[in-house]
Amino acid sequence: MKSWLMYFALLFNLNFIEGAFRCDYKYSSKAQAWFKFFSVPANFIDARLRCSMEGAVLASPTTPEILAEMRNIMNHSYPEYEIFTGIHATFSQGDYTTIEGTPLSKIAVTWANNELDNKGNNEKCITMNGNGDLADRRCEETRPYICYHAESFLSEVSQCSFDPEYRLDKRTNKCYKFHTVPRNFSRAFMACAAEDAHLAIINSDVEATVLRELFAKYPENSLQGAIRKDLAFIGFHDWGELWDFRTIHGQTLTEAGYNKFAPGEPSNAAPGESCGSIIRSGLLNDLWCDRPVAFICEKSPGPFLCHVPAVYGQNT
Ligand SMILES: *[C@@H]1O[C@H](CO)[C@@H](O)[C@H](O)[C@H]1NC(C)=O
Ligand SMILES: *[C@@H]1O[C@H](CO)[C@@H](O)[C@H](O)[C@H]1NC(C)=O
Ligand SMILES: [Ca+2]
Ligand SMILES: [Ca+2]
Ligand SMILES: [Ca+2]
Repeated sequence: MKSWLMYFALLFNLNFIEGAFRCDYKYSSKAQAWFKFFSVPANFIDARLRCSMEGAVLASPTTPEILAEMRNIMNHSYPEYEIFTGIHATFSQGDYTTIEGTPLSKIAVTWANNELDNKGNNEKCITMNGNGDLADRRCEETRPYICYHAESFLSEVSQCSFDPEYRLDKRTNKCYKFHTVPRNFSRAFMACAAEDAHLAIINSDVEATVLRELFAKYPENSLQGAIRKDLAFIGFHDWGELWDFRTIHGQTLTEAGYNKFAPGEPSNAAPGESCGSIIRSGLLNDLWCDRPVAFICEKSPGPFLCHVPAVYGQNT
């Protein structure tokens, strides 16, 4: 199957890449998958979202090989912690599945003492300790976690990212992605970070034009939801000091190279606008941080793919 796919990939000159993923993930040949440990504890919702935004899933010990690798990671990092797995029953009481949908009943597991007990009728998320024993815990607790990506083909890789939506613009030699799923500023920042990018920072009039043209590709009727469709979050903020707008990398807008607000902006409209946005015209506006809108991420082009270390081609 794989060679058949590769044949067609070559035939049609598609960029199918086998056995490669992001370089911040580590490959396990036994589990045939990529793993990344997150030591900063997060609740289940944030852990799931972070893995998903990284093109991975919150790891569950679905096979002995994956279980062994997860324990291995924990032993090297935080053996005393219980981490979140992707096994949860947040949709329906008692119906535990992995993120990918494998029912708990189809996974060979061992339970910690007196688990699974659904204490207080409030434990819908499954954790794992260093011995590989599972327990049900409150999803709102914060815990370390592991993201997982099964070995697979990546298709249509761009010069910028394994995410083909990142496109290089030669005028600035930067890559951009317009996110149509509206998020608040904090979540927008997170989405860009998960893509090894950052909320776009305008460093010149040319870059403002690049973003204005990118925005124009997403007319108002292409954006979903009851949101402002005339603007999108980008990477500046008042950092808690009203009116003192700086990029998310700390420069004043003038230092960064572009400081053109729309007429009447910044307005700091009640109850206070601390977050930066770009209007379709290419001019700047301050905006409420907590109201979701579209947003634009930016990153530098360059190497971003890591390949499976000498697994294929061994002994050949
Ligand atoms: C993790 O550490 C424990 C205790 O040191 C050890 O018994 C266990 O075999 C280790 N597991 C792995 C997968 O390395
Ligand atoms: C951003 O959105 C997330 C998810 O809806 C929410 O949990 C968080 O509190 C919001 N943050 C702010 C600052 O509004
Ligand atoms: Ca429990
Ligand atoms: Ca820039
Ligand atoms: Ca404003």
